[in-house]
Amino acid sequence: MSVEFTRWPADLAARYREKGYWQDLPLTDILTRHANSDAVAVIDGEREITYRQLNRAVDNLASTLQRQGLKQGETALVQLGNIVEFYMTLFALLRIGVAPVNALFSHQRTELNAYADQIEPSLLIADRTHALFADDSFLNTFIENHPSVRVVLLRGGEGEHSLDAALTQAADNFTATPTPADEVAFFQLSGGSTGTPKLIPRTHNDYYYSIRRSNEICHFTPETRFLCAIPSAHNYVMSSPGALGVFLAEGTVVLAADPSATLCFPLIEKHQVNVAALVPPAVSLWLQAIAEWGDNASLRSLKLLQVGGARLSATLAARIPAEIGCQLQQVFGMAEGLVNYTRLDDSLERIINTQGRPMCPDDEVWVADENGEPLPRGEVGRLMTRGPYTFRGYYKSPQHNASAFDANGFYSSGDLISIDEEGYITVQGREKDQINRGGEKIAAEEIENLLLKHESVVHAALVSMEDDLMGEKSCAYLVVKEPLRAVQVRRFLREQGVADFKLPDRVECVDELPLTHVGKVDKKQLRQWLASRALG
Ligand code: J2J
Repeated sequence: MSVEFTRWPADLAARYREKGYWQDLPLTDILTRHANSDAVAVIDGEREITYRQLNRAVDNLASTLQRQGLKQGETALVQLGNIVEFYMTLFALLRIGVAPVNALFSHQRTELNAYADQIEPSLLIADRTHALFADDSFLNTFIENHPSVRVVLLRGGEGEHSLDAALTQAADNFTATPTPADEVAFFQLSGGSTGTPKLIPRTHNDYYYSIRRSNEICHFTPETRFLCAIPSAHNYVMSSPGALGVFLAEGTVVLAADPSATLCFPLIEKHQVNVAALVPPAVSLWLQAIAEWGDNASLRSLKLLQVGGARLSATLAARIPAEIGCQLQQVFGMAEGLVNYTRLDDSLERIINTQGRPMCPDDEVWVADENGEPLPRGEVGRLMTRGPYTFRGYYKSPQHNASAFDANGFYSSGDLISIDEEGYITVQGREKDQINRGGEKIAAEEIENLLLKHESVVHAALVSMEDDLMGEKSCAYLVVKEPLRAVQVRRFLREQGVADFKLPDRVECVDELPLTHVGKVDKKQLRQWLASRALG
């Protein structure tokens, strides 16, 4: 049994194997190759876990799950934060061929239900410290609504439901049963632009390649000490090169619950961190902290700062080498696949002003006009791509896939870019109906649908507004029967059970929404209203 997904056409698959991108190894190889190493793999608070210990915990959990009847081809919904158990669980599931969706810790009822509806998981792994799982009320409803769930493990849970016990119970007679390398290993989360959050099937072959190649570009080695302060489930810190890159290189991951300077600076100093991955707003906060504290001494060990997930302004970029005292690398990636990096030996000018170039020689990237025709080099248009680690279709979404891909299998990411003579990309804007709130993506339609459930709301449109710190924040334009205040709207959405970062930062009640000539809500006009108000 295996998870269904859209495969690469045979000629491309053959090419990717021939070129050595696909090596037909399971992702579990990243860990088992270091199973006897006493190097520290993860630092999580006071805990320092070696590769040997990590590997043992993974075997223990995999063995327990296997005994409970979980089999290759099944799926799991996992929600764990930035803790070592996240990686233990990931590898354990990969080892028995169960494909997880790793929900973000900020996700709530709506998101978890939406993912579970799509994958019909056999297994749920969650955390008692998450408000949703503090008691059993949501859990019971969730199980009732998702009869496919046979096994539940909770961090901080008790008895047969204890994840902690499953990680320490000695494995006996365990045989790994990962899915074949060209099948689905797990699902990534799409930033999305549609009503229901979409899932991205990732195979062992494609994901392993993206990690291996990222390590080459970013020079990850056993000496790498990487700060992971972005949600561990996010594709960026999983694979660009992220924690999995660190594990492949036999380096050390230092976990942080959030990217605040008060938390991260002492961790960097204490554990001599030399690489960190951030989103642009966190960079601003770090620079602010350095200015306030009067020096950057605690960051002395830091050699490389990766910044990605959202647009980094050239002004902010230029301050990184000057004020943090380390090298900057811009990362423009997506959970769907394609990742672009500025290279470590690029000129400072390039590193500051571009979002890098594709990591693989066989990444095919071009720029399309509104009709899907290629534009001349340098012009701004839609990013189109396919390659050895770019997916070929969202999970069970034929309708959406029909518009997200062209006839030749090129994925349209919804980004507006230009490509220069040397192949370097600059992100110029976005076409997809999404708000990028400091790297956290909000699908406008998802929130609009929830807003429309409010009895007073007749029409709703969520649009981005510029923000100095976050880059973008969200504003909900509402046509209402009764006046609504922002706090009421946010409370209503929170009651619907949606991640906090998706709550509108601002709410505007209007008599009507402007329409385009084809009768769709004119969001461009709304954004202009916002911009002119900000000025006034
Ligand atoms: C502008 N926009 C960017 C950048 C992503 C590495 C790094 C990031 C992600 C990620 C990732 C940007 N400048 N440097 O998966 O492996 C916006 C684009 C893109 C979308 C993807 C990785 N870096 N973006 O952010 O799936 O709009 O992945 O299409 O969350 O973020 O979002 P996501």
